[in-house]
Amino acid sequence: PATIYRKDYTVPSYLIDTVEMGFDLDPTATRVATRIAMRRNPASTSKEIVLLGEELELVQLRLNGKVLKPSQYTLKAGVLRIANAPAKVILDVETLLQPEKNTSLSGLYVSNKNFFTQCEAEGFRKITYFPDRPDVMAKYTVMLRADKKKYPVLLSNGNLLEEGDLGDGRHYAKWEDPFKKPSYLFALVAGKLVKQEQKYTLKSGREVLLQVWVEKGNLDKTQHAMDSLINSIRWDEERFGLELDLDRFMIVAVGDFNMGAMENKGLNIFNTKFVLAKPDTATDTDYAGIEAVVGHEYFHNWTGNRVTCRDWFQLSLKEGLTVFRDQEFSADMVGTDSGRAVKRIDDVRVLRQVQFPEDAGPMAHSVRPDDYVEINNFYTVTIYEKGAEVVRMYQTLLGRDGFRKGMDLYFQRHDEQAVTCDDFRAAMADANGRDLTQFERWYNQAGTPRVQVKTHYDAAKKAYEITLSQACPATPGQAKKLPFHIPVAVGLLDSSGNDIPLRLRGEAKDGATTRVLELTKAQQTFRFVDIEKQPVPSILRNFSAPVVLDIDYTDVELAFLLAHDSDAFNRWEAGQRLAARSLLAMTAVVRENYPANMEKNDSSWIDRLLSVTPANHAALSDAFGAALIDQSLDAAFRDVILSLPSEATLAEQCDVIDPLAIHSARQYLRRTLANALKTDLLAAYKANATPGEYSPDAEASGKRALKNLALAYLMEADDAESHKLAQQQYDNANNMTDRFAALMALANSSAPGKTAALAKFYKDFEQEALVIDKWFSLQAMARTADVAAVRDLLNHPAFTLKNPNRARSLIFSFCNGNPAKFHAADGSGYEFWADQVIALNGVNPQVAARLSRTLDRWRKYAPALQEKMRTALERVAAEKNLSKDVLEVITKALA
Ligand code: BAL
Ligand code: ZN
Repeated sequence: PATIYRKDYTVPSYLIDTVEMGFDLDPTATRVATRIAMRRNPASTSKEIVLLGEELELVQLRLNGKVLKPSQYTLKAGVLRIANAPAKVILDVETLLQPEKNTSLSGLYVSNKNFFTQCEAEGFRKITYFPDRPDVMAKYTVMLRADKKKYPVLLSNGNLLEEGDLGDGRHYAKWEDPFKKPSYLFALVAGKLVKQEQKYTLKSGREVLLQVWVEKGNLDKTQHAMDSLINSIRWDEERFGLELDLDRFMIVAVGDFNMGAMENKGLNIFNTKFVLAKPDTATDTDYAGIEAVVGHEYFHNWTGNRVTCRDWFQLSLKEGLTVFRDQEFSADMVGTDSGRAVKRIDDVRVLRQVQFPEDAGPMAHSVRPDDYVEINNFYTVTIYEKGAEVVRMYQTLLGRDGFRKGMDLYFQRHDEQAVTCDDFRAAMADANGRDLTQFERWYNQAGTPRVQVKTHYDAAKKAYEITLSQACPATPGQAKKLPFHIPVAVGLLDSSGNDIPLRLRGEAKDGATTRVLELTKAQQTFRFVDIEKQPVPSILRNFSAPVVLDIDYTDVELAFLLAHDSDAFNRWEAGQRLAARSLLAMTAVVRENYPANMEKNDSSWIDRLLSVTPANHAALSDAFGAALIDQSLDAAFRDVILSLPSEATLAEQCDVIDPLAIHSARQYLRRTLANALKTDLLAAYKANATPGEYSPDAEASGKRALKNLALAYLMEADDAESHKLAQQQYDNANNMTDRFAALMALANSSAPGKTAALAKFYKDFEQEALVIDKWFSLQAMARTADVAAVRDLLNHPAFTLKNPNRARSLIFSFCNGNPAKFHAADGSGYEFWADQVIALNGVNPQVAARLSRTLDRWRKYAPALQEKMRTALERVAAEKNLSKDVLEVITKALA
């Protein structure tokens, strides 16, 4: 397949004023008549109309009323060209589709007998031949016609103009979107759906209609989505002065969906996972996810829809910015400083666990990539999460007010335009009178920079020097990197743990205790004056840049920072560093002592080995113990402090990844901590019960998080006492958070009630697809799981590859979420992976390509595993009929 390059961008040859579409909806044969009013683009010299189409039957093409014969255009590899076209054209395109057969869930498809569309990135071309590119924006009018009984609800973007009967058991609805939009924001929904709706008055006094559409039977799970939508509308008005521009805003939930949700103009289509919630089916994490995704899609209405991307290389222009906005929204919804810090920690965890590995692997790409084969493969954590970090750095450099000024200028300049990341950067720079030229490197260069810290205290001069140096590893296609513009927020603690007011040499005193240093060269020294005694540095506060920080701390300094740092993020970070130190040392011991003939998957020797290896876990256990009982800290914050770095995060810190060694070391430390802190864990378990009616608010969910963390630690004893605790919690839970935590604790143990609890859970929630997803996922990730057990579950009647949520719940959970078992020494996990990639490739290329990313980092693993991974990758590569989605990933992995 062809590679598309950013440097090859050319403006569209024709612009479109209006698009009128008529749909005669039928699952086996849907007719689409599209009338496109086009005119030559004055910025282009071309007279050729270029239309894109995929998996379509072209019924007829008319240009200014005359039918075009096949000799009057060319159609090759999905590109239809009409040469020498007139300056003004009315083009009529008639196409025929088979939505029922569309299992890719891109374009028009059927889910549970209803019709849905997904057009981003390139799904519109599966509906009609069209200049399907984001820089072609037009106004749409859409007529939907369908059987009234089967499809009583007919929705599209914008406002409902009229609806009525057609007399033959069919009916129609006509919609008009008053705003110009690119084709990727087109949407329609038709089927049997019910709604929760409410009127809402904007700050300006204008009244809007808000609707959440779901299948019958799910109406009792829509309130949280509605509340989240209202909070989002209010937040965008207050924080960014951005008002909802439509009179009607609709959210529709669908069970079969590739992504989390989609920001189609005025008609957001959501994966049910990010809409449906009630206390007995959704966890605190689900509630938080719904708030974040509803916010995200709503915020796209301005950052994405009103101002969109010129081309798909600029995807992070809207995604990085909108993730940043949803992160800030979620943080503001919690409100407290500590709550904001927990949200920041959660976001950074994702970055480190998923984005850092991507940035160091064969699919590494910059925030604005230079090329791609399949754009769907570039909806990545780099574009989204690292992109959000890049946007956050503007705010760190310019301040909140400066950032707001930049946003205001961005909208002032570019409303209803399709623009680039450079345009955004220029708005930030111009609004603040700043030179942000070097900042472009965050968009151009892939890889995670490493920042090294050296410090020196000059007692005689009472000066403290911080020397920062930066380097960035090579990534595919980018051997050498230039220095980034990195904001490094620092603070200095005195011996009592208080912040010292900071003043750089030559500066006036302003009393500030956190100072953003701007690292722009390969190495720079910053000299603070009036420092009475040797301080303890707190560097990269609030994770002010997406980098790896290399700094030498003693255990004592880390424990000190964990106890005192006023920056909550770095307080947490100190504990993580302390824990990682123990964990990586143990991992190395295990790796150095592998027995020559290791029994397949028998890891009992590891515990014997670690139990006789001298180690000092006391510093960690004391520091964690102190945090656990510190009543001045919120429960949510204590929960994140007491959580050990994940296996994926640790893997990134190893030169050679050995999943079993990492897992065993982590488990060993968990047991050690559980044992040392048993009394306090039990006390925390009891003190953080949340009796009474369930509420997903930050305080209550924080308490549940800490309580369930305590339960999981206590369960490490795997004794009758802990089994009883988990069983009681399972039996008495009045919400899914507690019930699921108890089930997970049981599933990871040898508790006698475990099988019965799993069976009961299934029976109780058989009708709740999202809960059954959890049931599959939990078993796939259980410590007791193995390849055979997961293969058995593939045959469970409730399993299907066709539903992405279900496929992810079992297959992805095992391959990505259970490293110790997936990386079984015999390679059986990799065989399973290859089987599933191949099977999914035939059903849904996008989902298949996501799964194919699992073996990306194969070259970083222990040699014996590498060989088996390569075999599996080569088996997939040799498969005929691979989609370009999967082919791109596998080819890059093997390159
Ligand atoms: N635009 C694709 C889904 C999302 O990021 O909101
Ligand atoms: Zn988005």
